[in-house]
Amino acid sequence: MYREYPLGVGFIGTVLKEHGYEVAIFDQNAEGLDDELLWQTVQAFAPEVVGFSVITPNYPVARAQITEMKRRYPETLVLAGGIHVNLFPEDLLADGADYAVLGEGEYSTLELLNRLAGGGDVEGVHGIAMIGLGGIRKTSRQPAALDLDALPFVDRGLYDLPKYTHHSMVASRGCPYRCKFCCNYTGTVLVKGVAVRSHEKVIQELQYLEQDYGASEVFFADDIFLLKKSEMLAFAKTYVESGLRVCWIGQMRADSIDREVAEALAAANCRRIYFGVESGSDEILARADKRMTTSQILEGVSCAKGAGIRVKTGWIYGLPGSVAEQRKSIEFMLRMRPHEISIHQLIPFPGTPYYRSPAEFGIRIRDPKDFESFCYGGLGNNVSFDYMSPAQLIELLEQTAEALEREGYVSSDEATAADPFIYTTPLNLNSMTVFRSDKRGGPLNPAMSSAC
Ligand code: B12
Ligand code: SF4
Repeated sequence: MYREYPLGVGFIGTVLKEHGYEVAIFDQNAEGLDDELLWQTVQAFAPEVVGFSVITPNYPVARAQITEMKRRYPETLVLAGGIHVNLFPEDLLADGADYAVLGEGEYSTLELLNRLAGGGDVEGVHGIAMIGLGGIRKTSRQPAALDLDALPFVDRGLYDLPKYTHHSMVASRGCPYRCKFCCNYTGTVLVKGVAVRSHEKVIQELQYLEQDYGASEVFFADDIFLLKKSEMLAFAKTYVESGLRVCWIGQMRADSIDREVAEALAAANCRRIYFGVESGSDEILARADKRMTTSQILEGVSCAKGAGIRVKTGWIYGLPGSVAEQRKSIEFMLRMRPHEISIHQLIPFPGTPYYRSPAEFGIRIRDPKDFESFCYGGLGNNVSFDYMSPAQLIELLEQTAEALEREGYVSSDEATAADPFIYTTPLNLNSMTVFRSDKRGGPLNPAMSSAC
């Protein structure tokens, strides 16, 4: 139901455009699965440089496209960036990328292109990896996070806006927590720390979106919107004084909200909040290092709901813990009754302790480089859990769906944004299917298809 434009490539495109480069963005999440449109776009635009933005779930697609790009256009320079590239730069270089860009890409990319255009040495460019005579060579990373206030606003003219459900922006980059299931931006893209923008700049960008683009809704793609209670209160005050009308959506931790904050955010036109709840078991939450208890979560959610804010919640089935503990999520959902429930199955993504040392958590990964199995949510073949079989997971998902439907929740297969109570699980058609192999004509993961 929601579709957002990709901000990372937007930032890079904006900086390049400001420095005289001609830029186009192709977003396959919005354009659909048919690669033909990609090749037509490349043919028509005839770029000298192509950059791929890669996170683990889209790596199998990116890998194939990079190889094909080099086959069709051997002279075109290929760059790769994004969180997956920071974890496995050597793989992207082996796939055919000329340079892997590490860290925040705005100025590394600009500097790299300027130097290449001028025939200069790329050694002094921060955060790039390339194949040299003796194997992979990396230059030194940017020493600190970028000053986000000094960056230009993303040029929304780079996107095909009608393809997206709302606008998006960031107020911060990074996160100080260390939940074990999360591939944290801090430590992968950012070497360390969290970068936060000033309220004034955030308000100015909202004004720009409202006035220049007629935005009525903006999604903040931050890991945690503004991080602290004091920051949120100050932002809400500035927002109210600004006379803005645009509504917005934020992703937050439930323990960062109390009644005062929730009411201030509601007065500042916060329409929806996404909370990562993950589980209804305190034991599972503690083991995952979530640093929040179920009672804190319940309190935060009820403050947001009480202030009239629509609440979307994310849950993970399959975090380390017994099936009996996992089942506690059903009762917790019904008690909490958030407007939207989005259930995912645990995927031990690279960049997390579950990927680095799975055995410690009862997780088995047969081939850590079989990323297809990480992307399409199949369990049992490559990734399995000692504490929960695929059949048990599916049974739990079905029991959850039944319980939620009994209580008036509508499945995402049928729901519209107007439905008050919506849920989705990995068994729903619209969940994680963007790049599913069944849609590409190949077989579904057998572990899922035989059991479904
Ligand atoms: C917003 C968001 C979404 C939105 C995406 C909207 C969109 N179209 O972009 C939605 C909700 C749809 C989404 C979905 C999913 N997401 Co998501 N998402 C995020 C989030 C919170 C912010 C992304 C963002 O805008 N960052 C800000 C920009 C500025 O940073 P950036 O994209 O990294 O770009 C910078 C650099 O990486 C680099 N760079 C990036 N691309 C390129 C390309 C080139 C050529 C160069 C040179 C440089 C470069 O330069 C950029 C500017 O500095 C991130 C966490 C995070 N903090 O990044 C998770 C995150 C990317 N998501 C993640 C996951 C797992 C998913 C899902 C699989 C969830 C699920 N189970 O369904 C799906 C997959 C969707 C798909 N099919 O691709 C993981 C990925 C983990 C991994 N190892 O790859 C992350 C990291 C969350 C986490 N901490 O675990 N997501
Ligand atoms: S799940 Fe959220 S709070 Fe936890 S480390 Fe990731 S971004 Fe931070």
